[in-house]
Amino acid sequence: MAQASENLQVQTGLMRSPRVTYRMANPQAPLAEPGTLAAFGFGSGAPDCSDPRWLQVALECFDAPAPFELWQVDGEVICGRQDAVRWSAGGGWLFVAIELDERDFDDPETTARQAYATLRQFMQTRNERCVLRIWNYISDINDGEGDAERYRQFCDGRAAGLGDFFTNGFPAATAIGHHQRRHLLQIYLLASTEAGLAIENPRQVSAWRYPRQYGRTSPGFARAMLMPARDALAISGTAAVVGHASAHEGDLEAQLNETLTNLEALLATADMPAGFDTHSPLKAYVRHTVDAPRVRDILHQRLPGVPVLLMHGDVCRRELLVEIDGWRFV
Ligand code: 3EB
Repeated sequence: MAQASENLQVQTGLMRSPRVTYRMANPQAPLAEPGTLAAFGFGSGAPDCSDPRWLQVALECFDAPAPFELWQVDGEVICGRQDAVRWSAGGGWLFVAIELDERDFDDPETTARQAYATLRQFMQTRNERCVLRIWNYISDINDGEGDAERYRQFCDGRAAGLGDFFTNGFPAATAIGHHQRRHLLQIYLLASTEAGLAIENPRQVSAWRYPRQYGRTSPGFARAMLMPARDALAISGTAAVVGHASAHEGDLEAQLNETLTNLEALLATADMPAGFDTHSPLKAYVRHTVDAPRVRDILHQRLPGVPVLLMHGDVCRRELLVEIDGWRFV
């Protein structure tokens, strides 16, 4: 495994992807190791830490005790803060996070516009300009009707703040509703000096081509992103969407099965080995707390040995009960 990825590095001359793992115990020890780009705690019980590489993700984890997530790269890591932005960089990789309080702005759209404009400005100061993967966590994501829905306002603001930043292609992304700190918009990203390869799902209409019924502004994201060295696939939030329509309304198990079919389609399209393994950290975002045990059971059965964090999160379409994202490493 190590041998294979070293060979790959030599062949392509590109840096190895960050290792993404879930760990128990204390994030302090890994944060002290060289090469730690970022570490994430989940929910209100996550420890507080002033290190710019530490992010307390606003999603509660149904697993107790909740693990934390670690990103590790080859090379020395430096980090810093700049107003609402905190960042770290090393080995050609960049982690950036921004947290805004919606009460400082007029509405969710303005908040998202400000967040993305700030991220864009920050990226212009860096060599790691290729944004490969973005996570967005928004409170009360499905509140509001029609085009006034908070998620749709977020999509409008995101596009306005980005301007032409992603004209060469969208990164992979996740956008999920959190239930933790009411007015918090939390966004973090992984960027690199080298471009990745965006992957679309042949079973799904590309999100940026969604028809008008889903909002004024189509969500700008790719279904997955193959990392520069082709040694890992970053998978966007994936749900029971077929074509552009939500499938299996009201049927949790059928939605989960459709989601797994979509994940397999992405692996196949990216020429990745089929299936997930012990080195494929995934997250399942579950809308209703009562559904968590069933999601856990089904995923234990369907993805044996795969590390899946079960998170309490709302998918951006109300009828969707579950969504999965994560990583496939070769
Ligand atoms: C979907 O397939 C589900 O707005 O960035 C998934 C991943 C979804 C990312 C985003 C939205 C986003 O359309 C929703």
